[in-house]
Amino acid sequence: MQHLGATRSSLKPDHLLQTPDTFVRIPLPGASGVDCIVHAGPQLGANFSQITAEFSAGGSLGSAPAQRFIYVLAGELGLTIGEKKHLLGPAGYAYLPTGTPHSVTALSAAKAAVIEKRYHPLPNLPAPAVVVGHESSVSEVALMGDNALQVRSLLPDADAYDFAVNTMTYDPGAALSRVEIHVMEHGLLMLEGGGIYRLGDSWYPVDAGDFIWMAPYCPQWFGALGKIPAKYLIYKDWRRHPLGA
Ligand code: UGY
Ligand code: MN
Repeated sequence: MQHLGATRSSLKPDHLLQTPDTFVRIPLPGASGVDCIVHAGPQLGANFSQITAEFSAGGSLGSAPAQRFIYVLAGELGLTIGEKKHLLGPAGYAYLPTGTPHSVTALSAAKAAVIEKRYHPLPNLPAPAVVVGHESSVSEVALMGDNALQVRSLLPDADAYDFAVNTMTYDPGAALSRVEIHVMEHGLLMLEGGGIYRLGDSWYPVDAGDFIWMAPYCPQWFGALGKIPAKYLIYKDWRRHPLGA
């Protein structure tokens, strides 16, 4: 018996806090040598899917059912797009538009966040392009002028992209300057450090390794606690009119 049934995990209609003690690993079609933790999907009420893929050396992902974003958490992945080969190490990432022929194979035991979303096309827009990058080459922007809270936008800020994935790094003691309530939903993976997350009318202690889903309009606020910066990877749907235009 473990912890007598206690966990920090919590599921409410407008949010999920999923802590590592509650992760269940499942196989997904097409993937081999990969354990998948499915954090979010339509079953939860989310309009995207977010998975942590845990690769054995040589393990590979199956084809993507939609546009795909990969952020490497540990180890090394070989990404082949057509004839081009890329090596993605920790904090390396890639965005693959719908239908991009590619393969992802682990060169060592590895772990990656995989975010997939059906693309929302708009008339007269160029299709989004493949992006391969490393977080360290993306410049930091202070959120609303607060130097203690730095944001890196991993995808181009252009209408062709219908979602954003950012990292947010909080110095110890830094916090969002207000409670946010907004139309976008979020998938959030705590990468480093921890603090207190307000979700709806609840306040939760959160730590590296935790996942959070926030529904549209879920009230949200975070304050970083501890002696090291708190950092998370955060997805949001982006740049689309609520009526779908
Ligand atoms: O981009 C965002 O909406 C971000 N500031 N939200 C969050 O950190 N919960
Ligand atoms: Mn937000």
